[in-house]
Amino acid sequence: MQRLTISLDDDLAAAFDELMRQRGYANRSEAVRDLLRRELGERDLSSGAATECVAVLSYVFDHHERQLSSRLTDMQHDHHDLAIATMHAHISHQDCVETVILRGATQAVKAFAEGVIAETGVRHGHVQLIPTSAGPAPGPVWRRRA
Ligand code: NI
Repeated sequence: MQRLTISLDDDLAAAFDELMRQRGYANRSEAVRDLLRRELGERDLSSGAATECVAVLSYVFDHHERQLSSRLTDMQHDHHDLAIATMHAHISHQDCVETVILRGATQAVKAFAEGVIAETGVRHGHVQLIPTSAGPAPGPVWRRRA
């Protein structure tokens, strides 16, 4: 463990404390650690250094829309190596929300998620990629226990 001392302008320090308060951080160290991990993870994902990842894909769809439900299920079966778990909830008479946990090569995970999000009838699609390879010491976020 290393201890870092940093200097911030008063305005930036106040904005940081406000951000911490809004997000419920108990202390500055944990807030800085999370900001750094996020930045490093995004760098590794965008540079291609993170070749492996896990991801959380979520979306809403109308289960009355012709063939959409079975098309989405087919996509997951076709990529059963990537789609390791799916949760489905019926949120209204016609709408469903699904969350799919993906794991695998970053490019393949990204392509799969983007394909699902682009399906006609899929709304509010979002994917969060979490690198599990590359990058310096902070370690994969998914190995941490709260
Ligand atoms: Ni449903």
